[in-house]
Amino acid sequence: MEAASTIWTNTNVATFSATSAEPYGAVLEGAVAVRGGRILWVGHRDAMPAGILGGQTETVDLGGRWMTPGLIDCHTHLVFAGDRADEFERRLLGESYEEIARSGGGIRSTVTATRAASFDTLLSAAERRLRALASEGVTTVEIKSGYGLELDTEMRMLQVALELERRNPIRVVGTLLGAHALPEEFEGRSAEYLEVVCEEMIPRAAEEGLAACVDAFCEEIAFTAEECGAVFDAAKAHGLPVRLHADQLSDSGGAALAAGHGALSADHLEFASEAGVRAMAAAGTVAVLLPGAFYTLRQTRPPPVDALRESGVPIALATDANPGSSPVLSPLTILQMGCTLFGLTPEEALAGMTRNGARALGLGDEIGTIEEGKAADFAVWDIDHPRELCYWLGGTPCHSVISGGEVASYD
Ligand code: DI6
Ligand code: FE
Repeated sequence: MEAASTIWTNTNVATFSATSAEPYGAVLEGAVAVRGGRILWVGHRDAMPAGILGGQTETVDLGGRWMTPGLIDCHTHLVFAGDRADEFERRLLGESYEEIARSGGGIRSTVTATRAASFDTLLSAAERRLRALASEGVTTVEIKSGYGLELDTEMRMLQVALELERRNPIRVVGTLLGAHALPEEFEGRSAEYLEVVCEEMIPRAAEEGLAACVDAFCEEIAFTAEECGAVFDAAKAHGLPVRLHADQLSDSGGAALAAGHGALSADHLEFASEAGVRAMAAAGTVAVLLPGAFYTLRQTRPPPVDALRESGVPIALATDANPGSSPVLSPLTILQMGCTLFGLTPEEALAGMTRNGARALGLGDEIGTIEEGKAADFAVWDIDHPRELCYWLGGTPCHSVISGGEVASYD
C-alpha cells in the first residue's frame, strides 16, 4: 500500500459506515491514514497495512480522543443582513410567525436589509456565523440564497457563499432559493415572479456554477405545490437537483411533491402525511429535520419520526440557521434537540449530521462517513462516548477539526 501523508492514531473512530455492525460504526483504538486529502485506510491501529507508514508520514497521537466525520450542516440560510430579534419579541407578545409574515415582516424584512447590504457586509456577517458552526466540528455547510428575491441580490448571496469556501477550510454547497417568498413588488403576481426565478435566476445560477441545488418553500405563506413543481421543472432542465421546504406549518402536499420530482430531500415535515412519507421512501428522498425552527416557533406537532423510521426514509438534521425561525448557530444544540424534541436516538441524530446529511446534498459518495476513498474531513472530540455529543447543552467538546486532511485553522 502507498504511504500516507498523515496517520491519526490512538483514537476511537465513529466511522458512521452504513455497513458496520457496530453502533456508530465504531472502531476502538483505531487509526486513520490520509493521503492527498482522502482517506487511505481506517481500522484498528494494530492492523495497519504494510507500507502505509512511510519515511515522510506524519503520525499524530490523539490521546484516546474520539473522531467522527466532520459534521455536515445540510440546511442553512447563513447569508443575510440584519436580524429579527424584534419579531422574536413580537411573537412572545402574541403574534404568530404567519401573522408577522403576512403583515410585511418575516422573510420580507430580511430581504429589505439584504438587498441594501454590500457583498463585503454580507460576507463578514456570514463568516462570523460560519466560524461558530466550524467551532463545533462542521466541515461542510449548505447555504441557501432566498433573501434577495431579485436576480442581482440572489446571485450576490450565492457569490458570498462561494467566497466563504475560498477563504475558509470548509466545504460550502450553494443552493438557489429564489422561490422563498413573494417579494413585495410582485404582490398578487406570483406567476410573474416565478418566471423571473425560472427564466433568469435558475439559468444564471446554473451557467455560472453558483448553485449546486434548487430549493423552494411550499407553504400557505409562500408558494403552492403546483408553483414549486414548475420551479423544479426549470431546475431539472438546467441539470440542477432539487430540494423542498415541505409541510413545515401545514400539510401542503410538500413531501409527496418532493418525492415525485426525485428531490434529494424534503425538509421540516412537521405536517407531512403518511402518503407523503411513503412516497419519500419509494423515491429515496432524505427527510431533513430542523428542530431549531420547531423549537423557536414553539410548534407542538413534531415530524412523523416513527413513520419515517419504519418506512426506511434516511433522516438528516440541520440547524436551518436563519434570522427568523431558527437563529441557531450550534449544531451540537441541534443534536440535543433532535433527541429531546423529536425522539431520535443519539446514533440517529449523529448519522443525521454525518452520513445522511451528505446524502441530502447528493454527496453521499464523497463525505459523511470515515471510509476509504472519502474526503478526509473529521472532527476530534474530548468525550468518552459519541452519545455525549447529543447530551450536553453548551460547552463544546470539539478538540480540533480536520478538513481535506489538514488541521483547520480559523484564526
Ligand atoms: N423556512 C424556514 O425555516 C426559513 N425559511 C423557510 O422557508 C425561515 C426563513 C425566515 O423566516 O427568514
Ligand atoms: Fe430553511
